[in-house]
Amino acid sequence: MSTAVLCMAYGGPRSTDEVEAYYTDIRGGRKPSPEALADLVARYERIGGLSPLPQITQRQAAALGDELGDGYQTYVGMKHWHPFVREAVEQIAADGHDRVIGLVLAPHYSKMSIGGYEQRLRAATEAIGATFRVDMIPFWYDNPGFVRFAAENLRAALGDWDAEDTTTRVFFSAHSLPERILADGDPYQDQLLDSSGLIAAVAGAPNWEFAFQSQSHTGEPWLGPDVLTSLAAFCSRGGKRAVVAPIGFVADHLEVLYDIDVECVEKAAELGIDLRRTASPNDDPRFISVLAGVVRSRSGR
Ligand code: FEC
Repeated sequence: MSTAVLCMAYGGPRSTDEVEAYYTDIRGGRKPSPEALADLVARYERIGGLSPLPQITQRQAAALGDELGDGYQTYVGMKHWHPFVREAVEQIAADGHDRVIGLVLAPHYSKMSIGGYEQRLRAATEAIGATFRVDMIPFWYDNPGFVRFAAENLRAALGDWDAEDTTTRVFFSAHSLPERILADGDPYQDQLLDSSGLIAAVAGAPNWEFAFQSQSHTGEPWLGPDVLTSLAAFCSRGGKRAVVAPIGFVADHLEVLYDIDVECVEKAAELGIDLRRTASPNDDPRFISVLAGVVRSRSGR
């Protein structure tokens, strides 16, 4: 029996020419305004031209394949750009696998995040009449190996700072989503709070809070508080040192390299507080081994 592991991530443009079409895909087929497009291009320029996300996803999938070894083959399928999830599904079918494990490279479930990847995977499978079995991993934030890994990362970022000192605080963060998800009973916010508590407990970091980041301006309310507002409130209470731990992301990309490393860093400088960020897991061998454990527990071998 041969198992395909489909590693799914957001995707990103491979050249500046592709930014508009990529942004249109994110917006469900509606073209962005020239101002919104220029703003996105400027953010990419600020982080060095383009996002490293597509290459990092490829490296994560390749390393996971090596770690899993015989009987597994890894593939990459992206939500918003090539190789799209459907392109990966076609390749998996052509390669003759009889089972697909769907792994989203984001630890927490929302209908709008992991649910969206699953929907793409199942729709593509149905569209080509593939007969392989699909086993989706619905979330994996509570995998004990991941909690330990994220806690180690947090300890490393805290470094010489005393985590017990109330003027030092950890801000766990994740991508915001429209508030309306709560009305549907979406578990996203609860999972993020649970995840933060688990990691903080293992890291021995009692002073923490959770904040959202990366809201889009879509004309409807998004989940808050925003991390920039939370940093300002901490400063006004006498806070001096902050660690941002973006636990909803597992790679360096725009939402980390711009929203934290530019926006939060500028905000911290304005507020006069010291700010550090936890390192992104990327293809750190300890993280790849966590992912292998997540896949093996779903695959049953
Ligand atoms: O580095 C890169 O090029 C890609 C960075 C990137 C990641 C990412 C992750 C998530 N998003 C999620 C939801 C939404 C919703 C909208 C939305 C909009 C954008 C825009 C850009 C973008 N997202 Fe994203 N997201 C990334 C990039 N995202 C660019 C559009 C411009 C902007 O607002 O900045 C709103 C769509 C709409 O307008 O209708 C909703 C979620 C995640 C985390 C899970 C995952 O990684 O898949 C949820 C990385």
